[in-house]
Amino acid sequence: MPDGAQALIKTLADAGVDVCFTNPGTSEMHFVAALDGEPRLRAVLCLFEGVATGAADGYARMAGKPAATLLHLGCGLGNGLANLHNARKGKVPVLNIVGDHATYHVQYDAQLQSDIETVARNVSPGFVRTSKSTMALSRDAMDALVATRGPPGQVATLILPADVSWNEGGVPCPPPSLPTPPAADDPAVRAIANAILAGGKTALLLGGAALRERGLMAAARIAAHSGIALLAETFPTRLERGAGLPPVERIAYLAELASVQLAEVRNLILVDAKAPVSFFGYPGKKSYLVPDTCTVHTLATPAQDAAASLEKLAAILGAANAQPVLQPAQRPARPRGRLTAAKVCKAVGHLLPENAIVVDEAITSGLMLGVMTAGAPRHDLLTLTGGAIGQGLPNAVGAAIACPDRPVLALIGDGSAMYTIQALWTMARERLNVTAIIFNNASYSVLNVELERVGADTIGPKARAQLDLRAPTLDFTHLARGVGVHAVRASRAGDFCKALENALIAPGPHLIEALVPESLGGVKRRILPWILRALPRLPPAVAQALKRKIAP
Ligand SMILES: Cc1ncc(C[n+]2csc(CCOP(=O)(O)OP(=O)(O)O)c2C)c(N)n1
Ligand SMILES: [Mg+2]
Repeated sequence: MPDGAQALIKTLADAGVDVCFTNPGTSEMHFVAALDGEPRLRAVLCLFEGVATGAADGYARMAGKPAATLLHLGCGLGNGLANLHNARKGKVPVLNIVGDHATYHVQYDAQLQSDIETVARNVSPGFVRTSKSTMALSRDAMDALVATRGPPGQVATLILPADVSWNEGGVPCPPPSLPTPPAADDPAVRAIANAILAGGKTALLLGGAALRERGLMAAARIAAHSGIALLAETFPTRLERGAGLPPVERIAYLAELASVQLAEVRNLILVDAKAPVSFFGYPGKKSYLVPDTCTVHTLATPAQDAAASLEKLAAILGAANAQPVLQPAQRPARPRGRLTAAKVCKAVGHLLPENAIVVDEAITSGLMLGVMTAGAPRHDLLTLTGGAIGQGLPNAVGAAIACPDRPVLALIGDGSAMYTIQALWTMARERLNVTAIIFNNASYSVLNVELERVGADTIGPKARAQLDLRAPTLDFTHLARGVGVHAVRASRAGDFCKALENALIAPGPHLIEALVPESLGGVKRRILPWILRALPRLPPAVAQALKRKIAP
């Protein structure tokens, strides 16, 4: 008879879970031992829990199904929390298996004893369970797996006491059938169609699953037929874009710019998206960004089928055969001269291979990424769904494992890269086709902008020092080589392009360190708060032109 761990692993593999991102400890040793008995489950060691959880997030975004993580008690789970938070906000399915002390050992409050369920609840509010018996374990795992699929997708946490894992009497559990989310019902679709027909500037705000090809095409048909705008949420989980796909305008990160985008909208139709709010509250500024004169409608909630709902709306409007506006193929020229963040984005647009996966955690250095890659060959874009940095490199690990035949480019700020730099080691060990581009601007640059924006009266050297990454300067080529990843550094656009070409040809991971000035440094940084404050008082056309200039 199998022990609990063996039955659990068979159950997971039967249900199509084929990867587990691990960072184990003593309480997980039976699970680890059982891995060799299940060839269908790939186990990928990560040297920090934030890498394991971020990899599981990236994997699920691309594979469309959950991976498992294996984490060590409350402390291990806690280390992985930030990227589980990003997965939760992105409605991404992730199954955490968190080892715990043997049930009879808990009473002694040993060193690693802690309240795991409380830690888990923050990121997996919909499913936290401590398995109580070996016989029930596989059923518990199946319940957790069902929970991850939602819809909407979510993080589920199964806590696995060591004795539940090691005792004999495990009973594998058959996989459940997959849920099929319903489309919006007829009256709801009709009401929205009527709102569109009534006129007034209308926009579809697309999020979640609506940003995949099928949803985008339906939305673009509606847009072309009814003359409405297409907007996308600020940080998409997975956006399919590039030549041949409908372009969508993302809501800007800066609330003042988002307000410009929304200023004249009278009907905002949510499709698997939330009504836009400011990232943070700022003194004297609005949190809720929908104008008072705008009515918000919901076509599809995250629990509904976004694409099918859009297709229904297109049909009712008579737009099912409308010609959608599609992005033409076009690439920027090869950049030259001294390297800047914008030139890195330009080089990426110039060289992006077919069918790439682009992970964007470039923060201020990625301001031009969207325009520069708009007409590049079609690709998937993964972004910072929950705003918790340290997501990009781990996401790239997961995406590369989910899609071994596709090139992965991860564009990462230097500050962000340092949170989960251990991801590079896993890339090397698993020989993943990831090109990590690190923007070394020696700064938490965006926080310098924020420091000006929050309206702090005096900004002294101690404050500045908290946002400054110089002294010592970070050397990412050394960091990368130290964990087995080939790396080069570039401060000229020509060198950067050559390095990127080489990285895209040679298999395995590569890191390119781009030495760049801050995109929003010097004068730009000082005038930005003034422009942002002035925007609401400017004529709409001027405000829109400025918006496009700052964040195209
Ligand atoms: C987990 C987490 N910790 C801290 C922050 C606050 N934070 C936001 S951006 C940022 C710095 C980003 O620096 P970098 O990646 O170098 O990008 P840059 O601003 O230089 O473009 C920090 C610390 C965060 N968002 N998430
Ligand atoms: Mg930086």
